[in-house]
Amino acid sequence: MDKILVTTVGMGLIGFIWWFFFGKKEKAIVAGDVLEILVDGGYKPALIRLKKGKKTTLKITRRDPNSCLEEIILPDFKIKKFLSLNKEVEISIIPQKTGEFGFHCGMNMYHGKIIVE
Ligand SMILES: [Cu+2]
Repeated sequence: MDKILVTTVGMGLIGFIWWFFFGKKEKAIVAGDVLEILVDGGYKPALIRLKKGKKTTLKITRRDPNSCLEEIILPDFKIKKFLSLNKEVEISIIPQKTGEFGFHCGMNMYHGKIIVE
């Protein structure tokens, strides 16, 4: 009986540790041809995976009236766009390099990341 208890507790502990280190990681969204991004208190999703050389159109809609978020900047892609409130803005990108590329609002306060594979 004791053995079963120890095993159960041990398994639970292993599960918890696994969850703690791996389970909480933010899941990246794998973009297809079109990816919708909601801007509301940040970028949703904030982590995007793209394929190198493949064109993806980001459809960005800002629902947050905070003027801080009215601009989106993708420095590595040399893109700077004004996001009108509740209006979809399209940005098409064809990543030429693999790696991680950040994007942020006009004041560099809200961040997101594009991972190109
Ligand atoms: Cu800002």
